[in-house]
Amino acid sequence: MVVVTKKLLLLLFASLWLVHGRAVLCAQESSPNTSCPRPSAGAPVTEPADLRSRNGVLKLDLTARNFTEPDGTTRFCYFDGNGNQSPTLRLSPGDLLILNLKNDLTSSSRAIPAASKSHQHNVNHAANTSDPCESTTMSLTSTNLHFHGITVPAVCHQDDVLKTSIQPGDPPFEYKFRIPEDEPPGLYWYHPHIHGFSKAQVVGGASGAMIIEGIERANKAVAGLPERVLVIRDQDLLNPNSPPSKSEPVVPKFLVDHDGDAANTGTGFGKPAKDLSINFVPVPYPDYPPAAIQMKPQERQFWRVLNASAITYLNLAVLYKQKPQQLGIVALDGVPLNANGTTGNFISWQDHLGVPPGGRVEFIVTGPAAGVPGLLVTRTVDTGLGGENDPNRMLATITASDEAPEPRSTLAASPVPLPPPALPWLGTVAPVRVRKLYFSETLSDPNDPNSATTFYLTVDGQTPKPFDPASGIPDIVVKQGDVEDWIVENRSTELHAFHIHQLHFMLVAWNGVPINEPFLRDTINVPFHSAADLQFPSVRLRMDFRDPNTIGTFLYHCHLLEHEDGGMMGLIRVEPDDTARAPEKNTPGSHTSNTPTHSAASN
Ligand SMILES: [Cu+2]
Repeated sequence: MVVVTKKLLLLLFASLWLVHGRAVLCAQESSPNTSCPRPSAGAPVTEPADLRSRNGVLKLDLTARNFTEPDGTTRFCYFDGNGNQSPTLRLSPGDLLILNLKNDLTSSSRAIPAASKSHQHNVNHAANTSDPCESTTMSLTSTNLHFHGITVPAVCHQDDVLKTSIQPGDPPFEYKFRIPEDEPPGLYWYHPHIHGFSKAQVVGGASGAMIIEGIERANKAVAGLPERVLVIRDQDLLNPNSPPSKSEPVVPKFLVDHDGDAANTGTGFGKPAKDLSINFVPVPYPDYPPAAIQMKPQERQFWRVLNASAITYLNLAVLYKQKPQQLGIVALDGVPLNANGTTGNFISWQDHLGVPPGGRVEFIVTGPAAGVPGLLVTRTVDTGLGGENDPNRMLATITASDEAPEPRSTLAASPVPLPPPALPWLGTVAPVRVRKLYFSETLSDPNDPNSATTFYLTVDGQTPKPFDPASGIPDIVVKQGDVEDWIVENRSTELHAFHIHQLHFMLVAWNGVPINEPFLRDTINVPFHSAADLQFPSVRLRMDFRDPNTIGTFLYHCHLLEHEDGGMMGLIRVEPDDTARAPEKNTPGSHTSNTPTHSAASN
């Protein structure tokens, strides 16, 4: 597949100076109190502010705000107490996080999406005084936080998103939990998880990175490297009515898929479903003026990339003089590749990195030599006949310069190695049972591909139904301590990204072919179904319920948020090993413990 045409490259390099000129003029936008200021297209990629734990504690205030822009789009943003937007939270294993979340969201002029109306419950005057831990109010102005990938319990004030909902006017809501001592070091993230409204808030920019420190202790290949955090988000198109750039090949007529996004053209070009931004620097369709990254010539850096997109798949590549470079993957989804304890300082060298929405990839990259033009791009991803258009596009230029500022953080040069894992490697544990689940979609009018779609994630044998937040009845019940294999099929014609809260899993087989990846993930692409397939595409995942922090009731879902919001989600209850034990009461203050109470997480 052609990555970026030569003509497109030349065109974009030529326009770069103009874009930079504009970026300088627009560098100062309005204050945090009246907007979510964001950089202009073509601006330098600056890192989010770092908030680091001190003496084992990271305490911060975070305020969720939204503002409607003159073009009608609504930005959602997180501000810390110093006015930093979407700060990176940095903690070490064993550290305590105390995060006070204030909801300052306002009802904008924007209508609530029709598909989400069923989730809106009547808000009466008592709503503001009701317990945010047992809320029935889920609306566009409700919010909460999910700490994606972290193995903390799904209980209120920690990582419950099922019943936790904070309303505007509520006092700051305290999230308080300790990072487990054995949490793998790597890149995690936080984002809102209000059922029916996740996409609107995340597309608006509500997301931030979270780093569990010490990855150089897991893999000494990265010791001493400068690290750079890159958060790639998607957002509504800035120029939705523009024709594609003239430098692109002509593609079939622009179509809209049943989610209302630009449909997959299957060509690698054409109008994308969403624009992308990199650390909030937008890279808008149709010309994709790239953001700007500077590195010292041939400097080795450790890049920590989060795909915080609501629906956009990434397929990242770094090109020097248009030639793809080798990128050394050290960790995926927050877990070092060598976490199996047997592969030493393992690095997987690749020239392109697929990252589904919600996924993370952390890799070593060597900067270009002086004078060599570099580009960070995302190649096209074929999302299937029913999927969105994720075309080839640039994200950032990479320019070698002796004056390039160093990234803010550098990993320790002489780290103390992490202790070996306490539990046997997941790949050596036999599953106690196998379950089958499947993604599927139905159209309200089977003869109209643009009619409303219902999204399902169903346990095989059960009746497909969209997720019902009021039900509380688990679709799957598991015993803590068990390891299971889940075969997740895709019976629809578009990609889905399977994600489960509280734990990581291992890919055992791909379309029935054994793979046995010797590393973990928490979000995985499930290939789409085509008419020519003899069987539905599938992944077989080894699911790890051994950690006591998985006890509780939580969610698994597609991480394309319009699918999740539309019902492609299921509920799992992980029961304590000792099922005879009486449920404990969730006494006030017990949320500071990392041992969840059974009653708090079940209904
Ligand atoms: Cu999906």
